[in-house]
Amino acid sequence: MTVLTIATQPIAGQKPGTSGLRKKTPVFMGAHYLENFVQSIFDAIGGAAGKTFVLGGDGRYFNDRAAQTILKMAAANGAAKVIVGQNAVLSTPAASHLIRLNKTDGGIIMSASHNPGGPEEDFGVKFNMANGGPAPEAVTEAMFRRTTEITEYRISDAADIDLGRIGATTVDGMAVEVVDSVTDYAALMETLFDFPAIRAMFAGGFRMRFDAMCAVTGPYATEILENRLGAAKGTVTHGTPLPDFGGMHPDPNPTWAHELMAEMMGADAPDFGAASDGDGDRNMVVGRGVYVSPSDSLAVLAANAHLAPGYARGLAGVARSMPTSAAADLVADALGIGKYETPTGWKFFGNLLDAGRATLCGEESFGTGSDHVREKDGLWAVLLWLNILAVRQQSVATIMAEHFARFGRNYYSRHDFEAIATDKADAMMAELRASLAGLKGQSVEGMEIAGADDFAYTDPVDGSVSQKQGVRILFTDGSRIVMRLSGTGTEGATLRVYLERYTPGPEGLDRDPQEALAPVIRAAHALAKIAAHTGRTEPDVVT
Ligand code: VG1
Ligand code: CO
Repeated sequence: MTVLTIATQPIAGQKPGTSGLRKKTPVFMGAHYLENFVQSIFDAIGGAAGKTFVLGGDGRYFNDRAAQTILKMAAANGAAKVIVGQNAVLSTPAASHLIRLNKTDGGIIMSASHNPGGPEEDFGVKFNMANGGPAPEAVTEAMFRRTTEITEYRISDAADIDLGRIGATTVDGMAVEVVDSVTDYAALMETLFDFPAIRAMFAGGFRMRFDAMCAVTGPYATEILENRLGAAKGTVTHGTPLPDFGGMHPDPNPTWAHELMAEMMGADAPDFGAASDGDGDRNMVVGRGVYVSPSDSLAVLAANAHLAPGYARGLAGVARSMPTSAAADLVADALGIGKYETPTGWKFFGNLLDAGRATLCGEESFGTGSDHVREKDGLWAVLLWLNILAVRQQSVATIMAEHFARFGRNYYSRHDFEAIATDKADAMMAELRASLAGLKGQSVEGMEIAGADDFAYTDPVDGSVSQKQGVRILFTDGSRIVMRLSGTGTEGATLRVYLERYTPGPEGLDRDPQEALAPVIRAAHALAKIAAHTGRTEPDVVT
């Protein structure tokens, strides 16, 4: 077996977005594409020599082939060892946990997360650091720079490794340890939550539906919910991971998880429903007849986390991405703990978690997590909800109603306009940005604009600055519009419009969010001239 040095050339567009590099699968399968990016990762982190990494992915199409290539490149770059999930499958939070548990130098995760998978759909690769969290911007920028100057990569010509068999092996002198994908993650969950209490709740007839959407969480959810917690067999649906997710769009929101929504809103609905995304870091939570928006879920979890053993000491602080509603801030204020507002993307939570400033983090995009790993964690959020339900012995609807009565309600919605021509979306955002300075004091839809800016973030731990993280328009009544373009899509541009309006109560706490937000929605369309720029009047996805 020998190490081959292959001559290559830079390939345009290998710039990591909100969460790693995502492209259409055929692009990733193109000559040198994956190899150039993986070599650039190794180069950007100071080489792989002597290092230990974790490797796994969400099992989508090309996951198996990409894993073999990455292992052979790690070996050729002198890595000491790679810990791989069986069949190269690991959920994103499980990969983060393995990086931390084994004190490795980082890990490579193969996933395009909530994007569809298959030969014509999406694939992705991202690098996580030794803390288990996504590489920060300085590192992803170094990777991108490297892709623009790369001239060669190194790869072993060894035969493929059998990743189906758990145990130790080697490739070209590098140790490879194939581990069960679920065991260590499930053990971590047992340390955080009151499994006996949740087990007793299921034994008492509590019914649940978990939709794994034919993605990576199937085996994790089946082991934890059905085998360890005693939920009825069949609680987990779409529980077998498939390379194309069975044609499903593994994005747990009311639009794409419509089967779960229909069941939870129907007659004889279970007590609790949840869904997760392609790589298992997202969660949607639904009670019988009641949908819980992710921003509200973060707030409820923050207010009740102390009911779970892993958080009984209380929380150091709560962090949310800027577009996420301020519902969690109200809880942080009531608890007298820190609150943080970061740009979109989990990589911005890493420093706050490492520094012990934040314990819980969340995004409006169905992401919730804590300092137990350095990624958002879908199943973790579901288990925390179950722990809270087991202790409070109330329905999800009652818990939500009590929460709103205590804190008021931040009506919230995100409207996505997908596959807009990139030049049109860019022109719209440019015009909107140019108008911001003059917006203060203007009145729109009967609401006065208190201020408008382009969100910039200074990391309180390392002082790094991230500019242009989304346009904010704030109104004097506390309502808010945020607009930004997606950094995870692979086709054209996706405009995300985030809408928020606060109602203190006690009246008006159970309105339909779209109706409560109607003036804010109209204001967003008027201020950004969405129809004039894009031709769109209605969003493609409403969450
Ligand atoms: C989206 C979400 C963001 C999330 C990111 C990765 O990014 O808005 O909150 O962190 O996806 O999630 P964007 O740039 O498209 O808005 V995942 O589950 O796809 O890793
Ligand atoms: Co994901």
